[in-house]
Amino acid sequence: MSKIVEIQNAVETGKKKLIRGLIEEALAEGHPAIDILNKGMIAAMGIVGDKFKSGEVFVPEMLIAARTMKEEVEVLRPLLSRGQASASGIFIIGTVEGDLHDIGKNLVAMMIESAGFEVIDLGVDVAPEKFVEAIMANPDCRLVGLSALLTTTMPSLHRTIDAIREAGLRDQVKIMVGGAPISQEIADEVGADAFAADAATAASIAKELAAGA
Ligand code: B1M
Repeated sequence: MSKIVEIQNAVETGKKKLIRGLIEEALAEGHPAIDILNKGMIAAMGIVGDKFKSGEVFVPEMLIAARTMKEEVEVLRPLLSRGQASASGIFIIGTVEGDLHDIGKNLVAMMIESAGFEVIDLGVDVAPEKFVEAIMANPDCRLVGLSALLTTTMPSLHRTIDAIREAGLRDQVKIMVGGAPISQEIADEVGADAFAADAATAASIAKELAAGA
């Protein structure tokens, strides 16, 4: 069994004690950190999601896998985010109201930070007015990121963008949206400026938006 598959299994089943060693062995074998993340850890979350959907596992198992991934991704952090200490600007990010999923949002924050942005992470279940307050408190902020993982929380994207518009701040910031159920079509529908399908793309789009801001 390849080390990547072993990492995938260990995340899926929450084997925290094993995983650190497996990551180190995979790195020593020459697997790039980004492959360990995408093909090992993120793929494991996809498998857990499919099993949840088919009724093979339940919320506690999803939670165990999520906690394992959250903790162990820290081992890869220094290898993934080589901070450039440049000043690309402020990026405010959060998971929208009603949604508690934060693994993807945290990865996006990490990659954006490594692209030279100062990241202000508002956390999960962030109400529209909290985004508005954060933008007002940071008048130099030009970029805002909204993450949503549930089809039921997609309307929160709309509400958040509306609240930013109603506060008179829409022209000040570019808004990027993302998360598993989001597509370019939905981004257009909710009035976002950009959509990114993954964390690496989010970082490069953030740089493009900042350059055009
Ligand atoms: Co939940 N959950 N969950 N869950 N969960 C999903 C999303 C689900 C698809 C599982 C399934 O049924 N197959 C399903 C949603 C179905 C739907 O809406 N159509 C679901 C459900 C139903 C639920 C509950 C309702 C379950 C329940 O209680 N009955 C509940 C809702 C709670 C709530 O939010 N109010 C719930 C709860 C949970 C846990 C708390 C147990 C846990 C989250 C823990 C945590 O995040 N701290 C959890 C988990 C772990 C998942 C799955 C298994 C994995 C999510 C994940 O972390 N993926 C998920 C199944 C799946 O996604 N296949 C599932 C890995 C992560 C790296 O990917 O988040 O997609 P992702 O992020 C990517 C991209 O999307 C993108 O970049 C990231 C990195 O590449 N991206 C952005 C994300 N945000 C971005 C922002 C950007 C740009 C790109 O710009 C700003």
